Amino acid sequence: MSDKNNSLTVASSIGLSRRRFLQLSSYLGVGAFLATHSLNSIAASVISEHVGEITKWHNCWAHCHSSCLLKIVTENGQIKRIETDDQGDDVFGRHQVRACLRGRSLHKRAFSPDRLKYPMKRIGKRGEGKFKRISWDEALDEVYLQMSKIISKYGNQAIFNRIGFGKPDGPYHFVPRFLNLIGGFLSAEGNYSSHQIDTASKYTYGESKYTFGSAPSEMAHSDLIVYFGNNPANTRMSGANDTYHYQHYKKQSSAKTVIIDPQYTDTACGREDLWLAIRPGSDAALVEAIAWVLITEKFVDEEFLHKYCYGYDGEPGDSEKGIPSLEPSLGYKAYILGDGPDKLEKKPEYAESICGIPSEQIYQLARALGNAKAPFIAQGWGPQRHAAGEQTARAIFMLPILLGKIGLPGTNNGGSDFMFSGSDITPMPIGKNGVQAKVPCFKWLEAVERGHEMTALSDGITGAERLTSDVKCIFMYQGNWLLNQHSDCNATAKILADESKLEFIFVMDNHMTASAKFADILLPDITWLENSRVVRFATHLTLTEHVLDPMYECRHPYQVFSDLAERFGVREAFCEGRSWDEWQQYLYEESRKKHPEFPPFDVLQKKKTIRLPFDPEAPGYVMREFREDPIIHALKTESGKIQIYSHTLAQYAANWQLPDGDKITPLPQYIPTWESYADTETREKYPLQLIGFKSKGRPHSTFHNVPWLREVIQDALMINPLDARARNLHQGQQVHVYNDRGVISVPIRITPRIMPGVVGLGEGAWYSPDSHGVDVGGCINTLTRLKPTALAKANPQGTNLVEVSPAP
Ligand SMILES: Nc1nc2c(c(=O)[nH]1)N[C@H]1C(S)=C(S)[C@@H](COP(=O)(O)OP(=O)(O)OC[C@H]3O[C@@H](n4cnc5c(=O)[nH]c(N)nc54)[C@H](O)[C@@H]3O)O[C@H]1N2
Ligand SMILES: Nc1nc2c(c(=O)[nH]1)N[C@H]1C(S)=C(S)[C@@H](COP(=O)(O)OP(=O)(O)OC[C@H]3O[C@@H](n4cnc5c(=O)[nH]c(N)nc54)[C@H](O)[C@@H]3O)O[C@H]1N2
Ligand SMILES: [Mo]
Repeated sequence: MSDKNNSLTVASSIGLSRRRFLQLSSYLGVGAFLATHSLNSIAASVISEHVGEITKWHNCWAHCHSSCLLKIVTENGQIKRIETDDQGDDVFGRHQVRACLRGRSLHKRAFSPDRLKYPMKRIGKRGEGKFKRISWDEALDEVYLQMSKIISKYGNQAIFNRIGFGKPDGPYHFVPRFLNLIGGFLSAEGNYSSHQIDTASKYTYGESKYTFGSAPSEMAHSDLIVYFGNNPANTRMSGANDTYHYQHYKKQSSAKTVIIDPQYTDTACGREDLWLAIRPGSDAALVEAIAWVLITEKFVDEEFLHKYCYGYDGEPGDSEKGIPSLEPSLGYKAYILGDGPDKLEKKPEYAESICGIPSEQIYQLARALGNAKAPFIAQGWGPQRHAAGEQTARAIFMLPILLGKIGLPGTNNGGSDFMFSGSDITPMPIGKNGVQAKVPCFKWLEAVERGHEMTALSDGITGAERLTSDVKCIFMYQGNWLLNQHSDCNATAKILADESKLEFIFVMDNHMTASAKFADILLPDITWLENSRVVRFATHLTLTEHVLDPMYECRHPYQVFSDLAERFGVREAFCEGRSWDEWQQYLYEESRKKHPEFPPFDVLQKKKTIRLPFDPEAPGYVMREFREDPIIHALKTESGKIQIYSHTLAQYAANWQLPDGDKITPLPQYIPTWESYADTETREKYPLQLIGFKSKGRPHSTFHNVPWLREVIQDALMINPLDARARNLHQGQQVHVYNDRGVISVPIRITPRIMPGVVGLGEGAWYSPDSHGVDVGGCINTLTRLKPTALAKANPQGTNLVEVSPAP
């Protein structure tokens, strides 16, 4: 395929017409772009040369985990355009790793006018965005001074750090490494991505690793694929990633596909057999109704449920092994059939009014599942990023469990079907954290306000009974979670602005983001094109070298942290005598010990990018060993079996100090929550459910400041024609979307691809309140809520009620 056609395929996969692509490609030419940017020498090591052009391999480090290959074409020291993988014959298994438009616009990110150019110190009120330029020495001295003060006054626990998802974090462990050398820091339990499902996996399958289920290759052996809120066409796009695998393997099988999602996603997009539009936050009710049909129509695998699971029915227990008994009336079967404490039969007619899916379709889906030989049931992480998200994830796990279709070819455990979820390069060792306590990821802001009150029982603190101090310092590297990606931006901004609470905020980023504006010391990092590292992703291994020399006064973060370590007297321990490049080589050699298929470093150095052996037929179904022998390969649950009823959760429900309305249940049951469809009181004022989703136009907030991407993937609120008509709205109209927490201004896209009663918006747009407090940037988190979920204490950012009206 010629590169132009190749690019067009990618362009069209992100919704770009041929005409628009060609227009944009012409912008890509030397003209306009080069006029604005001069100098920036191009580093050495060249892969090819054509009449004045120099081409070098690089890759995209966007947080979709694809690490697509890029060919950076330069001429006269200027980046002329970015192409992508065009090697080999592009046969599946040896396929090209072609980048989407995000990767191909890396230079637009590097040359953005928002670029941080030199170290800065805040001068105005915190959050006002007023800074003065200072030298690197002044900046690092100030960081040293402020952090030393905080450590001596409050202890290391007052420093909160987590690395954001600017780029995959493995090799960037120098941040916790540095902090650990100076005594440690308060770290986060879980993350914004999957904390609810990780918690659900732990209590169901014993370990959070079971969040990840079978590989997409198993779909080739499946006869029914059911996706709950899973949209790899957006979240795992690009040439090497799951969306490609999903489509490839689906083609090989005769499996029917059912997509359950409030929006008609690009993963469906005519390739599905059935789209079930579900009300956000109600998947657990749907599952219960399916379970009712499976049980009453005798589709459940009773033998599997008794041999491999605990809590379907009554359990005799085993006092020797310390496994308690269970009354049949407390089991899952009784709960579903209406013989449990709530005496409610979970019939499809009951679920229909909750989830909005007609009961006939629920019967049909249940029977299709019951008759499937190898159902492949998977969930993305949209369904769990809700007010009772742990319950939703646990509920979805119940389907393969009831059917006994786990640990067999073509099946999945109900987890995510991500094939590639990380790098295999050994990360830089981080040493030991002197602070044992951890705060649930989403509750760091609460720890700023009332850390000293937070305990294990009331707030999910782990590693210690309680926190000993409030958080006084935020140390944020490559993140925008301080504001933009957290919830309720208006309320969060107020807390951040209070200098009596937070005494010091450190931010190191590439751009002046919403979070960066709240920094006390703001440091300018180099971008990916100015950086180098070894990357392993999926089918390839790359030694990415820098293409641009560091721009402006930006410095390599390893140098910055080494210089900071020097001030604390720990440079030696931090560097161990290695430069950044030497660390890359060292870590690569460490990785080779585990991966003999990796070639020696000098080979990688010469070739730059190497395709790794990848067997497209290799079996990839999860929990195979447990299925083969559940005694030898017992799970790490209370009973060693799949835990349907959890005594631990029953204890938490009894002992934890839960806020009013929060509920933890030992069985995976549907729980109506605040700001869901069940919250009829709030719905009177704010009748629409608002969900966010991963936009093709950005990984989170990164790349938001790339105009090409904003043009191609417009940030518009998806609204159903019925809801638009009821409000007299017309296509493209600018609207206000609001609730008690805030107002955003965005255009609308009227489309039947979102169900009635629900509106959808890509997350990650930049929070920008105007003088009236209206967020004209259109950040969804202006509307999301700070209340965490009951069990994991995680981010419920999909649970929101709003109203929409024309912008005045
Ligand atoms: N409403 C809502 N909110 C959400 C979500 C949602 O679905 N809905 N999703 C959540 C999820 S899953 C996640 S993972 C979080 C993500 O939230 P974050 O982890 O904060 O990720 P980003 O918003 O991409 O911010 C990354 C920052 O790193 C910077 N950066 C990129 N590369 C570099 C670099 O090389 N050096 C430095 N110093 N900085 C760099 C970017 O400029 C950007 O400002 O958001 C969460 N927030
Ligand atoms: N393009 C792009 N790719 C990304 C990212 C990105 O920002 N941009 N971020 C990366 C990161 S950090 C992560 S964590 C992953 C996460 O990826 P996910 O969390 O899986 O992605 P989302 O788009 O938030 O949600 C997936 C789907 O869930 C649907 N959904 C929302 N609520 C519900 C519900 O209650 N029930 C059901 N059935 N469906 C629901 C949404 O409509 C959406 O189609 O993606 C990664 N990939
Ligand atoms: Mo994430």
